[in-house]
Amino acid sequence: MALLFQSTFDRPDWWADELSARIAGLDLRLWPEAGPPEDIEFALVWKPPPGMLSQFPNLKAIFSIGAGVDHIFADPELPPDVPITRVVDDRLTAGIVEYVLLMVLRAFRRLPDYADQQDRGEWRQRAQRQAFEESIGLLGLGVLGRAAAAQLLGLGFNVLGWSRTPKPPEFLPGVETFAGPEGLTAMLGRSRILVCLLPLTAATENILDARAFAALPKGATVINAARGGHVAEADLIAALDDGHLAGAVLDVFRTEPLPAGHSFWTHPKITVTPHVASVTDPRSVADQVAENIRRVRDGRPLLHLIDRRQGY
Ligand code: NDP
Ligand code: OXD
Repeated sequence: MALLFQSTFDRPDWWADELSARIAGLDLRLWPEAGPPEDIEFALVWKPPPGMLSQFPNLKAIFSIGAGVDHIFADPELPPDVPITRVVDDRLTAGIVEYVLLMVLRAFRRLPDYADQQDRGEWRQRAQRQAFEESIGLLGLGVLGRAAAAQLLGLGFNVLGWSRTPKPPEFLPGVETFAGPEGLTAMLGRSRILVCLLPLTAATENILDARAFAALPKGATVINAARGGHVAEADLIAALDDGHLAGAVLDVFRTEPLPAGHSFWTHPKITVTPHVASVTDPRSVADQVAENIRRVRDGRPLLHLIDRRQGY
């Protein structure tokens, strides 16, 4: 069996070391040096070029190097019946939680305002709410949304969360949950800080649009650590420029790297980070790749299999 590694971002040598330590006799091929296409049984990928995966007639599983799989579904020639798995990993989750806490606290404690004051040499103590007076809305209550919710609750915030399917009260004690389009509007109306941790699918693309921004309270901050395709870019700029939104923190973009000259780079109310909210660490994630290879061989169910119908 051969495992093909392809990534526009991750270091193949790190992955080769970690995988070789776990899979005896590993035959690892590094894209584009795949060798004979019929050799490839497994593909470990990040943003595969369109048409790449359909070249391998014996492909048995596609492993996403990240938690998201939208980069795989972007391939119009994606083989229809090959199972796709994603990363679920404590270290990846910890990274997202750190990022969410950092950016929520930054907005809550008004650091952008104090940075502006410092630029002007202005000493002014602004009104500060208490955490229990601040409502944080989470779009997505999956692995990452739930972990962020738990830590935000621990800081005393009022935490709201939205998902596709309704959740029972015991799902996330202390979090008020919402579902469906009506639930979305209701939650947005109360979210002074909104954090997007949704997968990018046909149903969630452009979900952060003019309507969503208008539904947020005046002065709200939007934090997007999910995918650039969630944001209707012109609508975001308009909502910032007309003063309805106080700020936006963006880690992900429709085109990455964010192109030089893009207005997000220089907008005074936008904070840009280069898709670093969390990064897959092969030292922990190689275990689940190796285990899934064993599971395919043994005919057992795969870990972290995604639902192709839902797209996540
Ligand atoms: P999960 O699959 O565990 O959770 C997804 C959540 O989104 C679920 O609660 C799901 O609802 C909800 N959801 C999906 N579709 C809809 C919809 N149409 N309407 C409302 N809710 C919806 O994903 P993770 O938490 O593991 O990851 C989320 C995303 O975070 C990834 O897909 C990836 O794009 C992004 N990410 C970004 C990183 C970065 O560095 N910036 C790092 C890692 C991930 P339900 O519970 O009903 O299924
Ligand atoms: C992921 C990501 O999906 O890094 O894991 O964005």
